[in-house]
Amino acid sequence: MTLPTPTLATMPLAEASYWLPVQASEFAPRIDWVFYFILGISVIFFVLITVLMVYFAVRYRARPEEISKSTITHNTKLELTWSIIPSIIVIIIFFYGFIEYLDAYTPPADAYEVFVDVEDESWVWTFTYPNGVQVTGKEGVVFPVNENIRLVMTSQDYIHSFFVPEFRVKRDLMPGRYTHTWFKATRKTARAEDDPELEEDEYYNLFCAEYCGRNHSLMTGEIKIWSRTDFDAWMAEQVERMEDPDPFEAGRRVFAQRCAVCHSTEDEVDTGPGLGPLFAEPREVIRSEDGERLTFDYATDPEAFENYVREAILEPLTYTSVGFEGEAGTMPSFRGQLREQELRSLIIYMKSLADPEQAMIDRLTFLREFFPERYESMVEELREDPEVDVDRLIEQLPEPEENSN
Ligand code: HEC
Ligand SMILES: [Cu+2]
Repeated sequence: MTLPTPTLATMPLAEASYWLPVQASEFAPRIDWVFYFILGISVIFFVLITVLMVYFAVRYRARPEEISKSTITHNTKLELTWSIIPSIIVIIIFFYGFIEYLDAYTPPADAYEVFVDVEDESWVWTFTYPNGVQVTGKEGVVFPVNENIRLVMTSQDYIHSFFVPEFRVKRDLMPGRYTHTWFKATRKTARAEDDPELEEDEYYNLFCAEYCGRNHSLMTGEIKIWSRTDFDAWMAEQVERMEDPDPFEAGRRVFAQRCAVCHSTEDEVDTGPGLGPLFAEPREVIRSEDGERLTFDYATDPEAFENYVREAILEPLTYTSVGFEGEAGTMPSFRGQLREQELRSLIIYMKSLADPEQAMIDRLTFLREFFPERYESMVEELREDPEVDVDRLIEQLPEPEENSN
């Protein structure tokens, strides 16, 4: 049900107003109208009551020459007026608020459904699309403009609250049950790809509006609203990323997208150290906690080394590479930005940089076992590369394991 709302209130605000941010969803103007309506009534009564109070205090102040008379005990007309008028106003406020509330919490049947979850103690928003694609809030979540989006939300640990001010949407996530909310975004956010002036995509902020513990303030996300075409292209990319079963390829792609701006895959120093020989030689680092110098060596303690690399990616401030003391803090934390699987792929890929030949052997072994067709096409491809002696590589592959079950 839609109630008539004054035209002024339904006019989209071009930009953010003094009180509220940009209206970026279909019901934002209506929610704002309720807000301004209640604000207006409050202001009128505040002024009326204050002015009358001051006026009466002055007008009827006690004067020495006057003797006080008995107070008036009853005035039916006046009492009815001050009961009925406010009641009507309160009923109108309730009515508008209730109708808008129902609208905001009743998703349309044709909505595109996305699942929102916060994993145990992760303080990371995870969005799962109907096709299984998963994206975290920090990576940037994309929705198509002018389409109904319904969110089915739950949490594994505490109560959180999904809050996008521009959409005027706020709804709690609770462990052990699903809550729903929906929106229809009406304003696109600009893409860096389309606009050379932008360094990164524009987005609406996603906040957690429920104090939920240690990392509550870090629980943010980026909501991007794109045209259907751009959304589809983005989704196709995500599907490809999800379906790529080859960890070398997946790792190479993540590296190119997220790390290559600062790290070379060889031994050259860029903003950060060259990561080509990362696994091939001992790494000297300074532990920030106590300034101690430590050396990690994959050859002698692979487990400690892998954990060091993991830490270097997720919490770059924990260690600083010797020679890069001035650059501590330059590398952003990738916590919540990379999924476990991507992190794994990255490590497998970076390992392969240290010994490309061994990496090729590992990769062929992997493909031969799990993706025979891809193995064949890879061998074909390599045959065309004059620098690779494929037969010698194939000779070095381990004997295929007998599948006994
Ligand atoms: C904005 C630039 C930047 C980006 C992006 C970046 N790094 Fe770094 N990285 C650095 C700098 C600077 C250092 C050296 C200072 C330090 O150790 O904190 C470093 C250090 C490292 C180290 C420790 C190297 C050593 O010598 O032991 C690893 C491992 C690493 N980065 C991996 C990555 C990976 C993987 C990614 C992508 C997911 C990445 N970095 C993205 C700048 C960056
Ligand atoms: Cu939270």
